[in-house]
Amino acid sequence: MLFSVVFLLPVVLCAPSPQDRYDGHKVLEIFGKTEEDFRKLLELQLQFGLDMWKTPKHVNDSAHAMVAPEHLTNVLEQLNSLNLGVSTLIDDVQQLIHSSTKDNKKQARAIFPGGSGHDHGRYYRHQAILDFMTLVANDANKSPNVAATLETIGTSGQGRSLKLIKIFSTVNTGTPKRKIFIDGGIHAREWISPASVKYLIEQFAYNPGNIADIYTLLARYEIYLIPVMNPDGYEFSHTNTRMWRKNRRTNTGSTCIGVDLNRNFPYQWNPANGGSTNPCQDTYSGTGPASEVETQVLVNYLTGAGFDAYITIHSYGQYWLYPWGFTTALPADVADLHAAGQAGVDAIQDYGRLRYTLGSSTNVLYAAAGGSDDFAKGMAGVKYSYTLELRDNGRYGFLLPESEIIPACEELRAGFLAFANAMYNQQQVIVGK
Ligand code: 0X9
Ligand code: ZN
Repeated sequence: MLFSVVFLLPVVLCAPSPQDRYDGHKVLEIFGKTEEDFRKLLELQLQFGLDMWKTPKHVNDSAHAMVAPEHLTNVLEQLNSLNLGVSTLIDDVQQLIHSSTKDNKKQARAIFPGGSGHDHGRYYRHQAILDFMTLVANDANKSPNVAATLETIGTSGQGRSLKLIKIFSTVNTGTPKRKIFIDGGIHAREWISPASVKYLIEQFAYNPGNIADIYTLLARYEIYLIPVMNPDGYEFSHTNTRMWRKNRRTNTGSTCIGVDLNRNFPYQWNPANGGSTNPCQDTYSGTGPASEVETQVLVNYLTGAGFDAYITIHSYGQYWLYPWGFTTALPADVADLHAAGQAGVDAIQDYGRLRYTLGSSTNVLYAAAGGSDDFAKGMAGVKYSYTLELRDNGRYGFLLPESEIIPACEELRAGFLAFANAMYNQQQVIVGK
């Protein structure tokens, strides 16, 4: 008996855990009219374990909530008795998970002539993203006078490397280059985020479309990019639970796993402000400020590094957000942040007609303390700090189909380049004063 236990246990432990399935799970859009409506909605969330894909910001705003099939009748009954308007955004999450990565089998691949040869029209696992970065760094066929170097700036809780690529011009202009930092993948399930940072790496390193603004960008700035800041969560969302958000840390005293890295940053850290002290919640803030190794790595890297801009890519909702996320108050230099962000959202609209909402996180989205953007501005001294929430508005939410990767990335490129231009012009005025 002991023999079989000793020999079978490793087999059991090594067996891959089954993928969570979402058959019959629906995403509902719920419309409330009063504060009271939203308080009741919060109760329903706790009662039925609803996964809030979108939290309502103000009365007359809507919530997006994923409901498991076993709770559907009860939830609908309760919503009905509360007189809340409901419509179905996603009829079957599992079907969409299947089709969102299978819908472009016949589609032309997104490989750019004169580029790396990598197909950007798909979502990739973490190792494939790292391999792409290595390829770019080693490729001699990049744009003239453009170089790229790799740096492992730390290691995730489960030992995955947090790899950064720096893309820069080798031309010595006599003036020191300014610096922009871009990260993705802080939240595991927001797959468009790592995909879009990967796309930007391709664009900056090869400039396959010969875009003049990219040459201008690299003449002014060094760009530092990390596509996946939360690789453990990202991998888990591929292998087990598609809707995973947090990292994968084991929480002492709880069977629930993970901390929301975007509630864990040390500036104004406060679980009571849009986070949670409950390890079972998706917005668990951790045991204290920067309790997570992934947070610490970013904190250490940004602190004292002299970045001009910090941009963190998330999804979804189409927002261009600036601090603060912990208070309705605005930074003293909000006019500068707003104007540079305005250039970004205007360029996105010009490019593909899509509207992004621009404003401070607390004022246009919701209050949530401990975000990386607030840390970058409040503690690391980065003036232009933003969170970008990419496509879409809820039609697919986190399950943005692969066929929308390139359109989402192209408008991001347009927005980012216009933003960087506007920021540079502001900086010239400041210097010239
Ligand atoms: O809630 C978040 O962490 C972000 N939205 S998401 O849907 N991607 O989870 C928004 C963060 C905005 N910034 C701060 N609250 N500091
Ligand atoms: Zn996010």
